[in-house]
Amino acid sequence: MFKNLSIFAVLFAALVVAGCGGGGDQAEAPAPAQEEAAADTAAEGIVIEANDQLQFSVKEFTVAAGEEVTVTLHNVGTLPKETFGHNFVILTAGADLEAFATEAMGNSANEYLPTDMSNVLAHTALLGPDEEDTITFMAPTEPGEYEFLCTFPGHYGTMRGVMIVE
Ligand SMILES: [Cu+2]
Repeated sequence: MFKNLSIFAVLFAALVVAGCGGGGDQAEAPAPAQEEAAADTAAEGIVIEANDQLQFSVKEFTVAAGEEVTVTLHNVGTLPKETFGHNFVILTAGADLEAFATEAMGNSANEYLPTDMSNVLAHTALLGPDEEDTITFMAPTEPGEYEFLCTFPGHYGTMRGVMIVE
């Protein structure tokens, strides 16, 4: 009688363990939803915020050579466009950023873009508080570093960064 009880206990324990194992497999189900979220993020492109503290929220980003690039600049500052506007201007390889900025800041009539645009790969409009602009352009086919800046007078010292093409 005592011996039979022991066998029953062992069988019962085995059943409980098997039951728990089966339940554990179901926890891995939601994986496909995560892949979808990653694809959506890539489709939105690069989002950069510009603020009253003379900062871009993104100072470096990487794209593939020859691919279509989408950049959205959002001015999250509160200061007026006339005295504290922001833009995003990306330059061609090897362009002299300081010389470009010096020439651009003198051209207020053209939203601080120079007359000679040969060194400009792409640019947004000059933005006031809570304005945003989205631009789409083709990344150069030549791998390297391409500098970007805000050309509003006095901003390029801190409002600058690099797009890496690889
Ligand atoms: Cu600026």
